[in-house]
Amino acid sequence: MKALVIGGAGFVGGYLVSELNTCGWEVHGTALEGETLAEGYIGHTLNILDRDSIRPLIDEIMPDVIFHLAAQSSVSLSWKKPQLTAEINVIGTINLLEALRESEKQDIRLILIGSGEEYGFIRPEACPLTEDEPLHPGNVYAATKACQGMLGDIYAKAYKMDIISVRAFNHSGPRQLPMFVISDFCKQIAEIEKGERSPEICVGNLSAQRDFTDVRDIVRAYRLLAEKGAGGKTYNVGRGSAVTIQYILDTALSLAMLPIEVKHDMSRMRASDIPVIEPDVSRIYEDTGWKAEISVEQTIADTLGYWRNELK
Ligand code: A2R
Repeated sequence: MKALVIGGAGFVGGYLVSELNTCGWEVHGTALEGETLAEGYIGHTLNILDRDSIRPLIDEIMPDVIFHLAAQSSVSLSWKKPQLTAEINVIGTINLLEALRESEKQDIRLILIGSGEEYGFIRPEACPLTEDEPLHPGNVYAATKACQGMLGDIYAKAYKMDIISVRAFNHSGPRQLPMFVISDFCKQIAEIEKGERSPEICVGNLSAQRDFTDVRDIVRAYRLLAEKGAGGKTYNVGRGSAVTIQYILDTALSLAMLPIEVKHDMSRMRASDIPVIEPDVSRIYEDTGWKAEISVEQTIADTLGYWRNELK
């Protein structure tokens, strides 16, 4: 099988290439000018806003599957730069869909990577959330990802294209940027252990419950969806079992090499934090046999190990 990973230089792209290589795939990846792709990719430069350059690349590579990871993926940046977020996540996706529609190879499967954020302001009793739950996005990023999924549906129906949309819930692991909670806590602990900061960890809302999956499980789900998923469908990808942020904190602190105090930082509290977000993941299990295998505790231990090594 031959894959083209658009946006391959990001956090998930670095893991997806290993997963696909291990399973014998030929993997092409695109990066923006100046970005570096992980080992294992056959590299190409592409900005999805340059719409005329997408189709020639697809026609040159003739992939069996395209994984669309390219995005402005930060919720907080989406508030500060809504136009840029919409341009990359919505117009960029349209550029890709149009290029694919016109490409010479007509049987390419497209995997659009969306987000659990699309469900937005949910009622706690709606959990676990099935893919049929109405979407009420609560931020600009989430709205653009919901739009991406809708565009995928429209193109799949109107042009009989083979498109799968994914709603991926929180994922984490080594190398993730520290704006995400597991990576943030682990980085702070590693800095404290190294004596770079006082023994106090800054935290936000600890009572929220979120569904965490290891990025290595997530990319295995993406591969299995490419191989066995049903075209035209949307799939939740997550563990299906939420834990509190307090539990993440306690687990991370239990691995620390010295006692650390917890300091509540108001700037880390979100005004409209939703109490519980947990997906129903039976659809992906039924269609592909996938379920998360790596424990949250393992993800935290590996991420802490990564930061200890980075700060050496
Ligand atoms: O923003 P940068 O410089 O980190 O580059 C990102 C890249 N990207 C683009 N690629 C092509 N054309 C563009 N106009 C463009 N703008 C940004 O897409 C980055 O290298 C990649 C996305 O990777 P991350 O931001 O690290 O996201 P991650 O965690 O790998 O998530 C993959 C997908 C995204 O669609 C998320 O929204 C979703 O999973 O959760």
